[in-house]
Amino acid sequence: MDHIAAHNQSSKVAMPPTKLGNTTPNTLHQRMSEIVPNRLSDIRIIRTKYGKGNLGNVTVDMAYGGMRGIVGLIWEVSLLDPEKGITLRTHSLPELLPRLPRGRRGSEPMPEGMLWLLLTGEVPTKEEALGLSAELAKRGVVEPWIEDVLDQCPKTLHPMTQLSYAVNACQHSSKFAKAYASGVPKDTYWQYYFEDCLDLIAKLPLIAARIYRNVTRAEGAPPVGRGLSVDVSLDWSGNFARMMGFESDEFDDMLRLFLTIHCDHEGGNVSAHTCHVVSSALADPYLSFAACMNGLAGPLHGLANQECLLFIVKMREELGDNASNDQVEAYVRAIIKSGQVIPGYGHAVLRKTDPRYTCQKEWAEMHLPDDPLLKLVGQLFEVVPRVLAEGGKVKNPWPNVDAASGVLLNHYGLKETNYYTVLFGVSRALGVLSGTLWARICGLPIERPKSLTSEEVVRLFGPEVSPKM
Ligand code: CMX
Repeated sequence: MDHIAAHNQSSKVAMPPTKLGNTTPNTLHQRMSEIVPNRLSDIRIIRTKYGKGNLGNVTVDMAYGGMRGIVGLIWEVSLLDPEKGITLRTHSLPELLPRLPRGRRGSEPMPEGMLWLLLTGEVPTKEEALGLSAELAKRGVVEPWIEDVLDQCPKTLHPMTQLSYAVNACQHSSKFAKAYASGVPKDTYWQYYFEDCLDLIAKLPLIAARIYRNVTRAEGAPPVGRGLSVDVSLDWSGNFARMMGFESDEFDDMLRLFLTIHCDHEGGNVSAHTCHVVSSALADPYLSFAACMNGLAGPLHGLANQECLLFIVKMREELGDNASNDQVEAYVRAIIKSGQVIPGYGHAVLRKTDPRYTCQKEWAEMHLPDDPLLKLVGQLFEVVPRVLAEGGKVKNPWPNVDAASGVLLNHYGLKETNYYTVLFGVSRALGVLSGTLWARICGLPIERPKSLTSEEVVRLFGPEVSPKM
């Protein structure tokens, strides 16, 4: 198979130089500037040698079936294995988490380390991650009129809609859009795109925290107004937690873990692919990421974390705290019979338990072993895969990333389920903006797959099997 050969051979092309005896920590931009030319040269070699390699056949069913199994994208920063789960720049999650640097406080990895890894392919030193943290804190300002716009949103406007709205508004300060309009050379696009990506990632905690404050404020209370700002002595996640109003070290650590592990899941999922396709028209990172958030807000994708906790809470209300597995099973069967999905279970690519579920479940077992909702998460794990596997219709009966996250958030007092996808979105910025930035670095063209009508399918494969059209 050509593509496997290409994969094996690609490990032999020159990779970015490793850092030797460097005492001054790199900034992310310095390191990117060193890596980019080498990587572009690698890609030129890969395309010259393997450009004609065949990545597989496309059937009519695949075209009707959500393009499952069609390989048609390059996404440099992560790869999903159906059995093993996500690898981020070739590192599996269980292997990577202990290696990512910790900050000045807390015991979980700083998401800044993950961002550095996704962009450069290298696990940063603690100093590099802290430097990036400080840089993000400096960039974490939002134009006051955007804060006012958010303050004017009705409390009832879904937090994901508010997020998308605010990110679109931030496009006002896009450096890439201005540079493009001024006619800068194509090979410098990525530099402006990089600036926008870092600015946007830096602004997200402030935007998202303001949304949280506004949707959770007491009835009749005024919106946040002025007064939320980033503390340069805190890390990205710590700032986010503090601005939302959470003060405990354990919450901070839980949030660091959440923001680190939700960052990316290769390029074909709805949120990443949306960001990729919108950006391929050279829409700037703000417009691309706002579109990405609209996709994440769908219940079959990111909104499933909201749906999942609602499902568990409702089940607890109906079954109480001492439900048997038989009762849980009857409840699950009734939900499926009514035509609804079991949120937090199933996946379009994964075929085993999601390692992101496992790591959150392990964290919960260590930190909140007596939480009654955690007990139900465990019971669902014992019941749901067996029930979903019956009949062979569901291709993956195992839990995904959303099956345990809500229980963690709820335990620490973040009980507003309609906010959960915003947290997912803030984390996803790290992955989708990294992947999309690399698409711009590589100069990938505007995306334009070919579509067909059903009449055209019949014309291609008929007429002996043609239905009446
Ligand atoms: N509960 C009940 N039925 C399910 C199911 C679940 N958790 N997962 C899949 N199915 C059903 C599908 O609805 C589909 O039924 P129909 O043929 O009647 O339409 C059938 O099984 C086959 O689906 P599939 O090929 O196994 O799964 P898809 O690739 O089409 O869909 C996903 C994947 C995630 C949308 C689906 O498993 C699902 O709806 N899960 C619940 C929602 C969820 O947890 N989403 C979050 C996923 C993670 C993420 O992207 O963020």
